[in-house]
Amino acid sequence: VDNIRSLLAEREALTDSPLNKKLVTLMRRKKSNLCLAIDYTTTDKVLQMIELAGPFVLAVKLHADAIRDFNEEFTSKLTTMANNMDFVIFEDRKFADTGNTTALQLTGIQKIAAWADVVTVHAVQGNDSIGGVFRKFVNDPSYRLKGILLIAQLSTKGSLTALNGYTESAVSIANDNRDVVSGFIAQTRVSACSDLLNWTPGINLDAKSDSVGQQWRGVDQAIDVQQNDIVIVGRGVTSSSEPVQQLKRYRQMAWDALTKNDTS
Ligand code: 5IU
Repeated sequence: VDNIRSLLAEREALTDSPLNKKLVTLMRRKKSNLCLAIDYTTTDKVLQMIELAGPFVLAVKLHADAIRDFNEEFTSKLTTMANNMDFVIFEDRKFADTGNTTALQLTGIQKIAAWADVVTVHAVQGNDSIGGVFRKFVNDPSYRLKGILLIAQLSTKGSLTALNGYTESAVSIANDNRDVVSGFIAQTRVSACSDLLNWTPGINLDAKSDSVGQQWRGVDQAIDVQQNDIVIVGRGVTSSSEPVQQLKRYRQMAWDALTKNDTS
């Protein structure tokens, strides 16, 4: 497979996104392109897992609305841990509404813009409801938010993102908003631009699917064949009885796959 990605060392210079500069720097320092998806439902369990995972991961992905006792003490601990352990806080909120509503949700009960470095955004609402709104937050230093990931493809069976033209339209929104869009959530790399990072969920080395639509494949397939940059792993780690062992395993595999032809 031809490697269409630039060397990591070159990517820091390529990008217009401050978030991507940080991500590439962190990736190289920690030798990790692993994002851990922690879908636990209590703040205690989430924080305990972060304590274990911090040294091995580039990013921690959360669903704040799935955490039953979510509160500000939690986000304060979370940001302190992210600063101390050098990882990026990723809230997988999947914004998909009018620009005005998105702005309200970013500053609403969970104050997402105040503690998340990056959030996911659907492409379905179109360019004007994405670029303008997020640019305001990303350019305002009183918020932590630094960039967004556009959902170009879902990992789920039968996802409508596979309909003709959808993924290409998401890429075109990214191209029009390079200062805000840090990359994509995708299955197979969707853009030849190396500075737009491709994050991919749907990774598990020991199972192929759950009973509710998720489709999993291995790390080599995702990084080497499908040319993604960052793997998002959830239950492969979080449902394991030996999470640290699994963190080491996924991290090593993903890093080896990404740097196979890159000694920069
Ligand atoms: N996630 C997906 N697929 C997607 C998108 C998000 O799995 O297309 I967009 C999320 C859901 C979960 C994590 O939080 O990524 C994957 O976790 P598992 O490895 O446990 O399936």
